[in-house]
Amino acid sequence: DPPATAATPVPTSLPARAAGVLEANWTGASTVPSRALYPHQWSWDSAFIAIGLRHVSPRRAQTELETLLAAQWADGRVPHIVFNPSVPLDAYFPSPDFWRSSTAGRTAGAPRTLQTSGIVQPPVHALAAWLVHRADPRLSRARGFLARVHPRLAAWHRYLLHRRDLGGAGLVCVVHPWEQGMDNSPCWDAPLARITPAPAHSFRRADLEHGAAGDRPTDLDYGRYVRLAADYRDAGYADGGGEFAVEDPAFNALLIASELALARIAEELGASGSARRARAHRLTATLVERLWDAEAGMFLCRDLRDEDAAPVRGHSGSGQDPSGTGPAPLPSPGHGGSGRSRLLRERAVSGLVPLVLPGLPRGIAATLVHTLRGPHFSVGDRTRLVPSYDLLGAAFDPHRYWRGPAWFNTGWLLERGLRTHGETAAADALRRAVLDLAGASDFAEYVDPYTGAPCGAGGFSWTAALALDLCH
Ligand code: 9WN
Repeated sequence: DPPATAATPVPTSLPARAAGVLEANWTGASTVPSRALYPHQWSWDSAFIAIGLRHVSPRRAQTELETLLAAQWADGRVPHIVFNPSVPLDAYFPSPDFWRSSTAGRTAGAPRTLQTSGIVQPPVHALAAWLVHRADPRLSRARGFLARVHPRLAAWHRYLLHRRDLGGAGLVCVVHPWEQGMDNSPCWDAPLARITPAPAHSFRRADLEHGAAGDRPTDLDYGRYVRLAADYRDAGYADGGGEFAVEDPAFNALLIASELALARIAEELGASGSARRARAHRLTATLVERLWDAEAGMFLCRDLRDEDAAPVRGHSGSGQDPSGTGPAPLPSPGHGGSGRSRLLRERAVSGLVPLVLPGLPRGIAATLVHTLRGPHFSVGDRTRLVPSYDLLGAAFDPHRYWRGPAWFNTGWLLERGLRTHGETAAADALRRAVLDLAGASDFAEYVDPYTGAPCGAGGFSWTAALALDLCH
C-alpha cells in the first residue's frame, strides 16, 4: 500500500456531502453510478464505490461487491452491467432485451434469473475487496467476507487470464470499447474505423435524454458499439473471434494490482500468496515488454486486429530498454508476441495508470511521472486535473467524455501511483485538486480539465466515493 496520505485540511462538509450522494444512489443492495443516466449496477463503478463506501458503512461496501459478484457467469466473467429489474427497459440502452444474457449467454454460463450484459469492465474488484476488508477487519471476518468473495475473484481473474489472452503473450484483451471503461477514447478510433456501424434506425440511445450530446460519444460511435456487442452476443459470448481486440495498459495494470490484492486476501485466509505475487511480477514485465513506448514516455494500447501490421513469428522481444530511458523502435509491430499487432500512437490517460503498480521498474515509473507533468497531460496552473487524453492530440476535446475531460477515478489511481512511488508532493497536489473539483462540481461525472466546469451526470457515485476515500 502507498504510505498514508499527508494531513492536508479537508472542508468538513465534503465527506458529508459525498456520503449523501452515495446514500441517494443506493438501491438497497448496490449503488447506481447516476440515478438518471446509469440506473443499474456497473462493474468497475461498484469497485470504486465500495472503496469510498467503506468509510461510511463497511457493511454496505461489502454488500456492493457481493451483489455484483452474485451476477458472475459460470465461465468466471463478471458482467459490466447487472440490470435492476424494477427499472423500465427504455431507461438505459442497451437494455436486457439487447444483451439477452440468460439465453444468448447460456453456453458461457450466464445466470438464469438475473439479467446482465455480456461484456466486462476493468478488474478493480479484488483491490476493492481488500481495501473494504481493511476498513473493518472484525466485521469482515465475522461475516466471512473474504472467504466468500475469494473464489469468485479467483475465477474472475482466471477467466481474464485464460479466455482473454487473445494475443498469446499473457496480457488480457478487451473486445469492446465499453469493456475498457473509457468508451470513446481516441485510442479506439483506428480499430473502430474497421467496424461497420449498425444502422442508426436499429437502436435508440437513451443517454441523450439525460446528457448533452456534446458531452457524449457520437451516433457513429454508438453504431459501432452496437455492432460489436451484437456480434459478440450472436456468437454466444464466446471469446476469440471478434473484430475488435486490444491490449490496454490500464485494464492490465488494474488486473495486476488486483492480483497483488488477491495475494493478500489469500494470506489473510491462511493460504499462500506467493504464486499470485510471482504472476503479478511476470505480468508487469510483460506489460512493459508489450505496451511500453519509450518515445512516448508512457504505455500505449496494442491493436491485435490490424491487418496492415507486419506478422511476427514467435516471441521476438522488443529490444527496448526496460529502464525506460533508451530509444524505442517506431512503429513496433508485433513485438513481444505472435501474429499481427501494432501499438496505437494515441496518448491517453490509460497509459499512465500503470503507475499504480509498485513493481514497475524505477526508470519507467520516473518517466511516467515526467510525462504526467509534461505538456501532453499538464500545462502547470492552466490545467486543473489530469485529462483523459493528450492535451496536444488532434482529437482532444475538453468536453466530450473520454476524449479530453478529466475523470475522478483516473485522478484517484494516479494519486495512489504517485504516492506508491514516493512522489509525495505531487500526490498531495493531485489529492487537493481531486477534492477541490469534486466538491466544486457537485461530484460531476467528469470536468473540463482547463476550467473544471462540470460535464456529464451530476451526483456521480464514483466521484463522491473516491473523494471520500481521499478525505481519509
Ligand atoms: C457504458 C457507468 C459507466 C462507466 C464507464 C463510462 C460509462 C457506459 C455508457 O458509464 O459507460 O458502459 O453508457 O456510456 O464510460 O466507464 O463505467 O458509470
